[in-house]
Amino acid sequence: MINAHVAELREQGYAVIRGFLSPEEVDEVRRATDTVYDEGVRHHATYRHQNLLFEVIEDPAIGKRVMPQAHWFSWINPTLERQRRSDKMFDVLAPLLGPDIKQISNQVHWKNPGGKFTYYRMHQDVRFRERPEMFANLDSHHITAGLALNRQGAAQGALKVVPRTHKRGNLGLSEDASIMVGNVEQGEELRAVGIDPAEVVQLELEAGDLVLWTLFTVHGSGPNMSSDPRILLINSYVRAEDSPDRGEWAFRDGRSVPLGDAPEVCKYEELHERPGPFYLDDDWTNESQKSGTG
Ligand SMILES: O=C(O)CCC(=O)C(=O)O
Ligand SMILES: [Fe+2]
Repeated sequence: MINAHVAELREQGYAVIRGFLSPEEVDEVRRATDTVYDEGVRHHATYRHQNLLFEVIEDPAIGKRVMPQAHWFSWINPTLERQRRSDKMFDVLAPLLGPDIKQISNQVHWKNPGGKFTYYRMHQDVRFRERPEMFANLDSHHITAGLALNRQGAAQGALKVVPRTHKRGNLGLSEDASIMVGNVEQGEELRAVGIDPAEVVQLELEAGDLVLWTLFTVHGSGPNMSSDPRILLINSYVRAEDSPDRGEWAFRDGRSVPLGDAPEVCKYEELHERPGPFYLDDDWTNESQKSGTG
């Protein structure tokens, strides 16, 4: 029972662990992400300092400044820094990745009610490993864990997955499109790679549920059409031996490892050349360009 997610992930390419966090634990994490949101959205535009990123845009549909994503807030928030390397997380990851685990992404995705840019095209996260040659075993020892911080289903734009696509290699979905755009019909694009749109599974998650997926699992999410926010905390992990030069330690020899004095390159390849802090004033909402996750 305890390791049912291992078989499920291997067979289906995704797994949902219900009640991963208790309601009290969810509250604590949710309050921490609220703090990050409040701090991030005070910036007038997208802000980067080393791996910390606040993506700040003006959402034309709701007429206000919003923050659809923040990255590596563990550098500024102790609760979230502990959460990324919690004992519970280790228990989930160790049967999949072993005792030595690094972390590549640390993100929250917020979908504001009525927001225009709350749609993630169907894709495989392997496209966001900008330098795939830095990693080994991309198809096996890389896991992303998404923690629902509020109840989220179809109306809120919760995650959608296509079972068993993790065994199909790189399908090139959404490769030359932007990932995050207004609502787009992708039926044709899916059919072209042999996916029947009817195979898409809409996940329904309660606060505290954890969903796992791989770098090759086809997934995406629809717009938030509800009056609630939709909040997903995403951490991605890799077996340490498969990532000698990328990522922050999360667990070493089974022990939880806090962030060190200096950041490691995770997904921001210019970390050392351009650590910041700086603002990115070129607003991708103009071209619907969007850098992704996983
Ligand atoms: O927030 C979402 O719904 C999309 C998440 C996603 O695709 C990812 O984190 O890889
Ligand atoms: Fe993704």
